[in-house]
Amino acid sequence: MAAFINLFSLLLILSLFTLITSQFHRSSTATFFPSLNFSFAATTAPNGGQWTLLQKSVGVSAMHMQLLHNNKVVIFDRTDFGPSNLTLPDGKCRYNDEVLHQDCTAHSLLYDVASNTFRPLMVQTDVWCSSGAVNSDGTLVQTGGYHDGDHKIRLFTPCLDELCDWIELQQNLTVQRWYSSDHILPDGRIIVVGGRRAFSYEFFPTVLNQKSVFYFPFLKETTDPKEENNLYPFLHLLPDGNLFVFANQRSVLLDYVNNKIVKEFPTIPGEKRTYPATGSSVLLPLRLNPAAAEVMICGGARGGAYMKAAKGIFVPASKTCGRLRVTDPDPKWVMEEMPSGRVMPDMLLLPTGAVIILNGAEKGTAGWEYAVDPSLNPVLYFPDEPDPSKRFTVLNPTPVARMYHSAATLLPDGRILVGGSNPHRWYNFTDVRYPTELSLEAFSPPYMDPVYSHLRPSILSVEGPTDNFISYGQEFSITFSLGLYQPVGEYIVTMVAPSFTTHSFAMNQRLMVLYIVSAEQLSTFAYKVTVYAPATANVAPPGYYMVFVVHQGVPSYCVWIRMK
Ligand SMILES: *[C@@H]1O[C@H](CO)[C@@H](O)[C@H](O)[C@H]1NC(C)=O
Ligand SMILES: *[C@@H]1O[C@H](CO)[C@@H](O)[C@H](O)[C@H]1NC(C)=O
Ligand SMILES: *[C@@H]1O[C@H](CO)[C@@H](O)[C@H](O)[C@H]1NC(C)=O
Ligand SMILES: CC(=O)N[C@H]1CO[C@H](CO)[C@@H](O)[C@@H]1O
Repeated sequence: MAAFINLFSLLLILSLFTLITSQFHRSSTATFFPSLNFSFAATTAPNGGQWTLLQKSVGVSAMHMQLLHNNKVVIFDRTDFGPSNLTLPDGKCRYNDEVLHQDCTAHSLLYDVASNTFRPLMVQTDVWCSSGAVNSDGTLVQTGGYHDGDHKIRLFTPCLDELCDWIELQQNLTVQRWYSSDHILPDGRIIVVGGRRAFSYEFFPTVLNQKSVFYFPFLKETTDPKEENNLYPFLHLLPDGNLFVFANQRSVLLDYVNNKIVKEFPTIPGEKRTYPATGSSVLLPLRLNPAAAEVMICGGARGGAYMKAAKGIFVPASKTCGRLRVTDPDPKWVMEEMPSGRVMPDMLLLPTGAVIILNGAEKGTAGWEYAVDPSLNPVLYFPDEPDPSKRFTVLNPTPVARMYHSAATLLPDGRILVGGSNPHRWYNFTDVRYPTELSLEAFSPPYMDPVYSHLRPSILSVEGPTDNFISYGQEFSITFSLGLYQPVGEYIVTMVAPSFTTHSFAMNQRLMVLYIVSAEQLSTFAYKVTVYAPATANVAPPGYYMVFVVHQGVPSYCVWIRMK
């Protein structure tokens, strides 16, 4: 009996303590808007993150990846590469393959994050070096590819059962698109920009009786005669609704409604940044009604590096990153140095607002056998850290080289899915320098470390959506819990668009830090935070987003919301 009373009074004291700290917190969150200084907690991690081998082989090299709102990832390679190591089910085969008379293997698969299982999918025509975007309904729209696939538009709609597969549309792209980039627009259409010798852009779906293809000379001007260096242009939709387009070393602001270049930005110093001098690019986190937007581009290769790699001379990759406040009246590139040079980096926004740079190599360029010295260590970058010397942190290395044709994407729990690497023709596993990689790994950034599990929020419910939709500028509330008697500290709510990743560029990637309207404590372990959804479709085009509560630098598992 005495023991029971003691325990009871202890609980009482603890709950009073939590209540007091939360009172303090309540008054502060309601009035202040947190800065994006994420250097707390996660940087001082006693570790540099952890690599986990999820699957030794999924049978297909992961050249392209897209996370869908049912927490499954569509993965695909090219089709004209001979047999993969994954057999199609039910005796399915393709007979139009370019190298095999009959190909009964899969070149695409659906990976289920929660169960760590996968099943083969069937693409009919070649999706090699193609592009994509998820539309406002949550369907992946994939565009272009090679040869018989270069005009194709394919859809993959997530389903609850295990029956959904790729659908190829009868409707074709206006011109062939191989190495193009896609972006979803505020009106829900998808813009498809460029591709090899395709100096134009077009839209899907097309508008009846409207011109279907728009000449875009900027892409012709940025093509080098020998190396191209302008493929897979970097696209970022800015808060004013115009599209930032970067190719080679140049960038412009495109008003795609009137087919006009609104502005040309200064040339980025140093190396070339787009394929095959492949670097990567992100739009840094946006705030509500953002007046300011900033692009960050890292890595790449010197002009001539591709021709040299063809002769077996591997030039050190670019060490630099450039940041450009694209909304400034007279923006200038501000350059920084990564801890090491990198070509073919994947740059992803973490739920915390930090940037992770991973995959790629220290020398050479994109292309068959054109790079050496794999970059095995991811690097974390804190954009709001005032001291530039503290912005980069080197994390723990993977044992697997992820060279050309590798990819990475953010998962709903804050981990990064990493796969692919096939820097040579065919599926060779033995007699090549960097063998074809069929494995899938997960990288757990430092915030996933069990030492922070007491800080990790769990989202219990979301209030506000009507018929599962959230409107622009709408208030909605998230109830989350921490461990029992874990006092609440500083937290933010972020919203991340799932990106289509290939060739080191995560198309459609964007992160919004939501404005906190109010916060209250519901019980000893539950908190309710009310936020505004982004105000316009320019900031957050319609569709599905992952919403995270990030408490002291440690993100929750996301909830999916749908903006309309
Ligand atoms: C950001 O965090 C770092 C490390 O904790 C700290 O030194 C710095 O003063 C913070 N900056 C701002 C603007 O809060
Ligand atoms: C793929 O299949 C080939 C042929 O069956 C086999 O030799 C190879 O070891 C397999 N590779 C992997 C990584 O599963
Ligand atoms: C699309 O292109 C294919 C050839 O790749 C052709 O068979 C088909 O008729 C085209 N579709 C339309 C609607 O023109
Ligand atoms: C570079 C290399 O060794 N390529 C080989 C890869 O595998 C194919 C098919 O097995 C061979 O034909 C290539 O010679």
